[in-house]
Amino acid sequence: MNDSFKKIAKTIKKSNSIALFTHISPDMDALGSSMSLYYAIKSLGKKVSIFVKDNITETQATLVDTNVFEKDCNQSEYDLFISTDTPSQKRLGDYAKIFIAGQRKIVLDHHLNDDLKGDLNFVDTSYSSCSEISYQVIKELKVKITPQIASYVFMGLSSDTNAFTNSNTNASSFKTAYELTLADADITNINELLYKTHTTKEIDLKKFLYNNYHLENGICFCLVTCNDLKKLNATKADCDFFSSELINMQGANFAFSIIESTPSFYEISLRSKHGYNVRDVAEKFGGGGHICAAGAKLKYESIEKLKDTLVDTIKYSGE
Ligand SMILES: [Mn+2]
Repeated sequence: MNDSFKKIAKTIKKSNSIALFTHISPDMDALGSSMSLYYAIKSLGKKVSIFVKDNITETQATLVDTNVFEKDCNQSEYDLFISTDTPSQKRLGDYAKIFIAGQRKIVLDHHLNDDLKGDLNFVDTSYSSCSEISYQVIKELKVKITPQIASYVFMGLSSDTNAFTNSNTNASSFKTAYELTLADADITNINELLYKTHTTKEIDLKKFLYNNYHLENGICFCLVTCNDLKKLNATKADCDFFSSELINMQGANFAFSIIESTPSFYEISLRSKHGYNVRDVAEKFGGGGHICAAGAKLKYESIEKLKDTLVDTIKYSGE
């Protein structure tokens, strides 16, 4: 049972110092849902910190003020801990222990919840982005929705719906987008950077993707080794778009990328077309996510063997 936005806002208002967390390898929704809250809470005159350790992409860095990110969290300095867009303790990375031991916790999310529980929770998979959930909390805080806050919410909403084209897009997504536009979210700049700007690095990565993808039996995939990353001068985060790009192939019902982030350590990103489920597949590899977008991280003996096992798992997943 979810706690009301009112109750969550009240708890935030009662607290003096708030620590914000989101999932490892943060995407635009992770950043949008936490950063919008960060500025909303800051405008209440409270002490607030946002903890992000992982590298973010160049595009993300142009949209997000990374100067406010802190790395080391001294638990005793905070009386409220909030996590956004994160369904499991594992996805909080190094901050999991600090969060779990926090004296008062709030979990805001739109993934199917695994094992991350707050004292107050709002977890609803019908929301297309967690940024929309943060937005509802911010509205209850009764702070001014500045263009900056509106932009962060819009960034997460737009990105998690892939510019309002994914099957999770619903009437509320458009209603929220309408309200954010009225609040002067910088949609021109966000669209420009998210969808209309291609850096030379992205083009190099796309070249690699289109030269190295395979489409067999409705499954489209691309494998990226540590060596490939080195040659491309890229990080794992730079290749995060591969699976969403591959699912657009005609004839692909499933798509995945496997990226070897460090030797023998693999990160799987899965996508499916409407009507196909990759969450179940990801769960078999210790991961999770949404029905149409999921992922997992694991050690394995080789990228080829992992690919074969993954293809077999997808083939038999509907049975
Ligand atoms: Mn999300």
